[in-house]
Amino acid sequence: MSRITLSRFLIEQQRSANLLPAELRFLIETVARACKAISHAVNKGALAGVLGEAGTGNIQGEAQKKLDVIANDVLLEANEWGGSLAGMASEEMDLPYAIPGQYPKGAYLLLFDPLDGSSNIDVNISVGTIFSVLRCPDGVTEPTEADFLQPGSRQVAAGYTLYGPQTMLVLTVGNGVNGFTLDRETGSFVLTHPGMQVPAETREFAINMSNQRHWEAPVQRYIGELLAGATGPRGKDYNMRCVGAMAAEVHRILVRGGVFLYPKDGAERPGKLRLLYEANPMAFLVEQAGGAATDGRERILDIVPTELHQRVAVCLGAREEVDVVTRYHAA
Ligand code: AHM
Ligand code: MG
Repeated sequence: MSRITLSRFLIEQQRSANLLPAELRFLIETVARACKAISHAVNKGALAGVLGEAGTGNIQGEAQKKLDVIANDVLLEANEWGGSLAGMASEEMDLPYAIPGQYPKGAYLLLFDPLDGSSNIDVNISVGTIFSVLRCPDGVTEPTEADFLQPGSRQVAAGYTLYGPQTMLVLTVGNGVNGFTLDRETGSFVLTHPGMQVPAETREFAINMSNQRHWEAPVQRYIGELLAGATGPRGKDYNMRCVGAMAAEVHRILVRGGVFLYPKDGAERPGKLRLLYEANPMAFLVEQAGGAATDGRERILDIVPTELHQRVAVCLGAREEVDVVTRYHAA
């Protein structure tokens, strides 16, 4: 059987499901092409002098790595001229990026975390790119921050590219979740993981345990019960895995199940992850694969953003586990 490349998959989606306007298909292909370039830079590492700090900081006060800056530039340059976007927003930029005046504008907004898990770069552990696509509000050609503040339920596409032992692009256009592996010999993303599903049950969780003292009571209770194992209230032993890159945590969950939490750091401080660049696209993917995603209290995709760089608590993955966490918050 001939291989289904990302291009062919998108064209077939466009024909059959009528989900994919040509402009959106072009946009997704452009993001995929940018991710190939990022993948090459990540792979070369020290050979290309791309490891280490950039010497700059982002809006969140986080030190930027060289590859954070490179990945951001690659995504901007690839996407600014094609005519499908009205604007872009990035975790690494204070303000939305306006499409330069010499290029035509399109109907969509692209939001991204150019290099997720950047503390993994210098130690040769997986990192990723996460992206989300919204429709630009009707009649708006010069989008401002307010135009990006749409709930995640309005996303028309979302995905991530994981730069791990293989480079994989995992995508939803609201019609299930499909995974594509980069074939370096042909330069194509090839459909290798059709119809990815999150099993309802699991015995595996991911959380940064070093923050335990900051967690609120419902999360303390939930993780305590998992750690209690087979003789505890959950009646089974749980394994723990934590990579430190959300793209890798979500990928593991889409492939073999599990639950991932990045809870609030105490009652006053939101979680670390960003709603628009990380939580929303991942929640869309996980729901499309049959899983669930909440901030402990409400469905992530229902949250109406108030700020571009808003942070949010995240609990996503196996429906059964997310339901327990959400129930404990309501108790
Ligand atoms: P980044 O986008 O700046 O790399 O930060 C997000 C990452 C997530 O991928 C990951 O889940 C989390 O930060 C890990 O943070 P911590 O080291 O606090 O556990
Ligand atoms: Mg990130």
